[in-house]
Amino acid sequence: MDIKQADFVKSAVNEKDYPEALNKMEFAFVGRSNVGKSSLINSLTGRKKLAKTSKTPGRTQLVNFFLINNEFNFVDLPGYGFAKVPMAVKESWGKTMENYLKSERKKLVFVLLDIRRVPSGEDIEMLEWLTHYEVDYFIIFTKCDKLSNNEKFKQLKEIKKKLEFSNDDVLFHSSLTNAGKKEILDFVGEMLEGK
Ligand SMILES: Nc1nc2c(ncn2[C@@H]2O[C@H](COP(=O)(O)OP(=O)(O)OP(=O)(O)O)[C@@H](O)[C@H]2O)c(=O)[nH]1
Ligand SMILES: [Mg+2]
Repeated sequence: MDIKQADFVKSAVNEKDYPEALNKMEFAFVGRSNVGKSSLINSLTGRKKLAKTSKTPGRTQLVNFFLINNEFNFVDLPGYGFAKVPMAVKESWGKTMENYLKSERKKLVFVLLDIRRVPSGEDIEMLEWLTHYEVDYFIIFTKCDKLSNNEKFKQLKEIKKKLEFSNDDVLFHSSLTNAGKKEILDFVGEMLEGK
């Protein structure tokens, strides 16, 4: 599928402030701080500055809604696992993220994992949490430009010691080269068609 239109709608902390759902499907992006959630939204929409990105973890602190093709939403969420913030702030970002994930909106969650890292305890907890609450999710490995094919192959073996998956059931992406963008957009298209 092609993205022809992408507009920022609003930011919110609590569900009462989310935009009206109107039965729209939503694709939400979760993962560690700095894993590349906001960059992925920019890559998919072809808009470099739609979602705010930063070298410093903790850039996205609210739930940000983007309306795509006037048809569905992308939702950018705060990250988890960033050590250098006070506990109270961490809890508030966590709560903001959890509010969204627990909401009854018609959503599919993309869990982003940095291809260079073995998933952290928090990554595993996130996946278990989603399974427990029966939230549909799909894994996207980010920053694939940082590894050669050979390194990627080796790294996937390491990751599989922590996490069970088949390479055909996950997506790979680079916001630098846009590799994998088409596959993700086609996947989104299929989900919208209800396949
Ligand atoms: N090389 C490379 N760098 C990337 C890629 N994706 C993101 N980055 C860089 O990683 C940093 C973090 O990216 P963000 O998109 O802001 O990450 P985020 O997950 O939204 O982070 P928070 O909002 O803090 O949770 C930025 O410096 C990006 O330029 C990628 O695919 N390749
Ligand atoms: Mg972000």
